[in-house]
Amino acid sequence: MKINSAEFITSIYDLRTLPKSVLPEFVFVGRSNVGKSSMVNKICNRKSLAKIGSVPGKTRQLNYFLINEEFYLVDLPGYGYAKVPEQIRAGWRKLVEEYVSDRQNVSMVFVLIDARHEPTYLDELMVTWLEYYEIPYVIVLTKSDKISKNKMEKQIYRCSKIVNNDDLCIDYIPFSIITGEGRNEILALISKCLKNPRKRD
Ligand SMILES: Nc1nc2c(ncn2[C@@H]2O[C@H](COP(=O)(O)OP(=O)(O)OP(=O)(O)O)[C@@H](O)[C@H]2O)c(=O)[nH]1
Ligand SMILES: [Mg+2]
Repeated sequence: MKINSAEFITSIYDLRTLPKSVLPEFVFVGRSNVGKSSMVNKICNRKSLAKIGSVPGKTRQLNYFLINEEFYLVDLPGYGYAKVPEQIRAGWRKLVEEYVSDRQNVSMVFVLIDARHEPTYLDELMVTWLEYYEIPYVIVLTKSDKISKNKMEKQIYRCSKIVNNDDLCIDYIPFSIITGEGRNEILALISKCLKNPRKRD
């Protein structure tokens, strides 16, 4: 798939203001600083479509990007960032939870896990949730430029331990904004998904 156009549409703080649209949505979740916004940019081949944080916790809302006027990429706030007050974190958690469980447009979720770190309890919780709501997801091992192939194999194995439903976990994809590894695979998955839209009841 070729990216012909990519534009920022809106930031959502309140789910009542979600776009009234039926276009499929591909969603990026993962702990703060894992590389969600960077991945959105890399996929679109744009440097600063989504804002990258030098400070973790940069993304505090749902950011919508319209691609090829055909589908959305949705960049979510990161979880698990300790320096943000609990009250605010609880607010983000609620936003993300309700979005993932209620939004009919969600086609697929990319669960980003840093290739260098063990999946956390919150990653596991996210996967459990996606399985509960029967939403297909892909585990993306980010910052793959920072580890060897051998270590990546081990990391994929570790990540497979948090998966309970192999039918919903579509793939494990190493990804790097530096080398471009994984970009084509992600685009191919999106393309395939657009051809066979998911029906939700
Ligand atoms: N080496 C390397 N660094 C990366 C890669 N992806 C992201 N980074 C760096 O990781 C940091 C965090 O990236 P972001 O894209 O802002 O992470 P995020 O998940 O959107 O973070 P929040 O918005 O806080 O939830 C930035 O300094 C990026 O440059 C990668 O593939 N390789
Ligand atoms: Mg971000």
